[in-house]
Amino acid sequence: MWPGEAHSLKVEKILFQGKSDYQEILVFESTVYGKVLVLDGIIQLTEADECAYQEMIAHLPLCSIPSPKTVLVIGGGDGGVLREISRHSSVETIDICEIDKLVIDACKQFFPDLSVGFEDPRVRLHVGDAVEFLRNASEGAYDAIIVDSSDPIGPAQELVEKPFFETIARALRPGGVLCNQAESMWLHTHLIQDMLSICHEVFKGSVRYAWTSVPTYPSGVIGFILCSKDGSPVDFVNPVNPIERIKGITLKSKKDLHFYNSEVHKAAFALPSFAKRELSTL
Ligand code: AAT
Repeated sequence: MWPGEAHSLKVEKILFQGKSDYQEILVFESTVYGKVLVLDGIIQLTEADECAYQEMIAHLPLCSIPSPKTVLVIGGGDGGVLREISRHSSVETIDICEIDKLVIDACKQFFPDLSVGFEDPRVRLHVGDAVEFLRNASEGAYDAIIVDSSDPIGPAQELVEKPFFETIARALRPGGVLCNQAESMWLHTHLIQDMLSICHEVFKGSVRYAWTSVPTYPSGVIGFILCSKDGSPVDFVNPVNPIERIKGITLKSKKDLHFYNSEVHKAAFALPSFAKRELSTL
């Protein structure tokens, strides 16, 4: 996905290498970013900067609606997004659909600060393909759906296609919101444009692009598409459910927020001029 460029991290020690039915999994200790999870050669997270991604992908949607109760996570087998959702005391159930049990097992062994998210009693784990899971989900079941999926090659290919977004829209209640991993504005403008135009067609409510800085992702940034269902516009920029007012449930070994706050939330929607022009379906 990134011809002509490479980003290197020094490997101190390889901790785990395995092959599942879906992908190759590697965990290594790096020199400066702590432990690193790699799937099919692509960095999924490092201990040093995972906070910027997990906190943003969880709190951008959950702080944009009052009292979210039912949440679905797609992908996210490391547990980091669950850890962040668990800060929200209004939430009653957290379904997670991850395709690869080996990712979950490896993260439980090597990334306890992320997999702690699975210890929340509100979590219900479904190991399987998200496409299938959403096809069978009840209509209007969720207040928020968070798609924390890998890049659209391999098992996540179908997760950027229109039929998948249609099943998401069906599974959201009126007023519910989607937050979808949406790649780098420096590298994947066309993919983002395609995803935005599908989202406009399917959701017909509010559709916005936000971004954050993650040093170990290609180009150092990653974005998110936020959507609400038709007839239920959501002001994504100004959080109605600010994190500073939430009294969270304390999970064992859960740390304070490291990246996200309401000011960062608002700033995430400010786009550089080139991105404003190119993502013109906004
Ligand atoms: N929390 C940050 C890490 C990820 S992991 C993405 C997860 O999505 C992986 O565990 C992968 O197994 C899972 N996944 C991929 N396809 C599917 C599918 N069809 N159904 C369910 N789960 C799936 C994301 C990092 C983003 C990196 C961007 N470059």
